[in-house]
Amino acid sequence: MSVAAAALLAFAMPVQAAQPTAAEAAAFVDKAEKELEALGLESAAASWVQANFITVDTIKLSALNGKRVTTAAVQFATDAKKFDQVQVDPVVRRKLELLKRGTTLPSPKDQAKATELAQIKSELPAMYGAAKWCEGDKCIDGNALEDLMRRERDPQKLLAAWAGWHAQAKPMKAKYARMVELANEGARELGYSDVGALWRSKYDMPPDAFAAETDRLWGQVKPLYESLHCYARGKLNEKYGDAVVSKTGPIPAHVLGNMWAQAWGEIFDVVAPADADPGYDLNKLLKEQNYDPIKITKAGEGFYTSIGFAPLPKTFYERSLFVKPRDREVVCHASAWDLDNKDDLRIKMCMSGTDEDFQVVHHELGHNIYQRAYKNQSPLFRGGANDGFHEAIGDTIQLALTPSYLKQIGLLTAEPDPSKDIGLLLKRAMDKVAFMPFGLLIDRWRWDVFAGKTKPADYEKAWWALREKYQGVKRPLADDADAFDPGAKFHVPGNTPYTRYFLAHVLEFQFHKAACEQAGWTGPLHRCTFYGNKEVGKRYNAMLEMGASKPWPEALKAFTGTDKMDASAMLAYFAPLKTWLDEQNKGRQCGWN
Ligand code: X8Z
Ligand code: ZN
Repeated sequence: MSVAAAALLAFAMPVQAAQPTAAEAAAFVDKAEKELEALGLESAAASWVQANFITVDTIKLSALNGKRVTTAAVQFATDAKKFDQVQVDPVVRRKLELLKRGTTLPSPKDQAKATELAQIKSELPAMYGAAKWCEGDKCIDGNALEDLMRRERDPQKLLAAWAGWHAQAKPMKAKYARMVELANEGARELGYSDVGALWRSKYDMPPDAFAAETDRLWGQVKPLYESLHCYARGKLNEKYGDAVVSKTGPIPAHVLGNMWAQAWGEIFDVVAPADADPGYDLNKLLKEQNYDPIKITKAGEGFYTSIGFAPLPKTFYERSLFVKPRDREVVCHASAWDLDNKDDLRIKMCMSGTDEDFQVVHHELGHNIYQRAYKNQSPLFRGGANDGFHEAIGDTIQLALTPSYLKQIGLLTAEPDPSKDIGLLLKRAMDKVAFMPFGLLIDRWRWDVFAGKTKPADYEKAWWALREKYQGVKRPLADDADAFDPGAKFHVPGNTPYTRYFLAHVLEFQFHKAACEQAGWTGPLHRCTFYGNKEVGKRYNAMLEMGASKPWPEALKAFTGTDKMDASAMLAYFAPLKTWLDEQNKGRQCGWN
């Protein structure tokens, strides 16, 4: 038809945009699921190889694969919008919504830019994985530096290790800034204001409401965090003196037993109450009883099987990575994998046999157990109810690793008596409560970066402003204009959204409390384990099997009876500790402003 004829026609009758039908929507979703599933399988294998063998070639191959997957996902997200006004059944509607919000760093339509983005996305985690701090020809990798931060108590050595590791991130800065530009272009083409808005859209509620929800949850926890901060700072001040840790200001980031000051359990020796020390150190017990990485993993598996989950497949032990190989570069940051949506589950960790390894194995296996539980869902529903759920499944089991449990598996000979409860709670709080502001601030920083509120020249300043504001932690060195300290944390170069861990720390206490209630537990929450309880396992599995098929409030309700995320379970768990901390803090000036 000629243009003139078309104009005539348009004049003659009202324009009717051809509305796609419900059947077309269902067919579209079906096709998308099939294609994404096939691409997902290929990409899981490519990513596994890249993370286990970092070379220029695996980076290139993984970039090529990443580009294909992202391009397809962006196309499906774009096409899904065509059905916004079509009446479809609720399952198809949910799948369309999942397709629209399904990417993390969407690529621009421009092919050259898509290639560039895929290459950066592949390079950054590889740079992180291969980073080393060298003095002369003596080099220390990230894993060894993390170990040093745990054990060392000499503030000068801690500072040197901290500085050495953080300097490694400098070369990432320009690449990161370019990545932000490119991914934002992709996000805008999809109709989001920026990548941060896309990330906030993944929670079955309006993005702004989600941001407000995280503020609300943080508001619940903040008084407890401030009490813990005040107490820990007081103890650190006693140990190191005013020149290293002041009595009133933020705590320097290098003395908290962790490279990122995100969990403080490793310096329990510095803060332990003299009369309530639980009297056991899992690091020592594991060593004494020859818990090597495999034995640690089997112990983790044992918890899950005790509550009724099937054992891990033989291939899990054949194909997983448990220790850092000596002959090649790998991404050591722990992760859990499902390679075939059937039974090819794996973890990838660089264990050395520490308490932290013991905790992290339970965390990673939680991902595997979830993956297997939802494998029969259709492809778009194979995922966590939200990403916080995925992180919370194994964390909930961590909370059940009580002295009574450790005694049952023979790690401990006697449980500490109730007079040691404050010590037990304090150790747990040093990990779980200390984490909360860190869990929140990483994405606060990224949301501002993606929104353009924080420009590359201010990356560093904005990062430390947030760390000081939320954590009360400061940079232990003078400011450095070239530094890119956010890049020294895996999830920034790894582009893993981080609010998930903040949510997980809220959810795990809700799950734990619900599990203890189901088990008929009436004692204090921190002494509750549901090891061996098949009824709890059955109900846990019922939630896990749902995958992402329903909005997360329904999954939460299925296990806990409530459809709201709520930190009051965490506050209830730590209530005796809060009272004790406030007593200890009398005479101290708390806060850091
Ligand atoms: O990255 C992780 C897991 C892998 S999903 C080991 N976590 C966060 C971190 O290490 O920063 C678990 C707790 C927080
Ligand atoms: Zn995880």
